[in-house]
Amino acid sequence: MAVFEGTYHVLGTPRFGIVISRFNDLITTKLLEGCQDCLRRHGVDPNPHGSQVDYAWVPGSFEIPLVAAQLAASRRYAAIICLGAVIRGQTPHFDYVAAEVTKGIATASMQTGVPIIYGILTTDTMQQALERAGIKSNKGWEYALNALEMANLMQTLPSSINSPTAKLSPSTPVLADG
Ligand code: INI
Repeated sequence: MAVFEGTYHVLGTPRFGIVISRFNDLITTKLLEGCQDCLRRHGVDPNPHGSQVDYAWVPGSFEIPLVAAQLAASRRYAAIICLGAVIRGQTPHFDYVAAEVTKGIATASMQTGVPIIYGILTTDTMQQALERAGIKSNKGWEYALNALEMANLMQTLPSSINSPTAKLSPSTPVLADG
């Protein structure tokens, strides 16, 4: 029998995609900084002009799943990280946006077989979001760690010829030097 468990050890030079919402960018840019710090400290070069991390900016969290799905379908990335902040405020908009981004990310990940990290803060207030984006902790750091773990884990799992990941092999260009 086997136990499959991802580590934070970066094998080769994997590529990552990060999709970031401009809506609530006071929060999302802080999440992005946390994410980049974690990647850098684990040996991944987050330089946008480098070869390991690509960035896609979208207007709001609602638009994240479409772009994440397209990046995942390209099969260039070991994992994709989505960063957004949906803050309740006074309108029912929160519930619609939160539900769609959540469903959309899950669907994109399941359909492509690529790990897509759900880095969407859903809070009642801006203060709560700020606390999770640097004041108390920075969840962006954790989201990057989740991406590293999932990228590593997916490389170790057995795959079926029918699975969405079947076309992925160590020689496909999820590695920046592949
Ligand atoms: N987008 C967010 O990322 N966070 C929010 O809190 C939010 N609210 O509450 O309105 C939000 N709305 C914009 C939405 O994501 C779309 O960009 C917009 O509706 C255009 O499709």
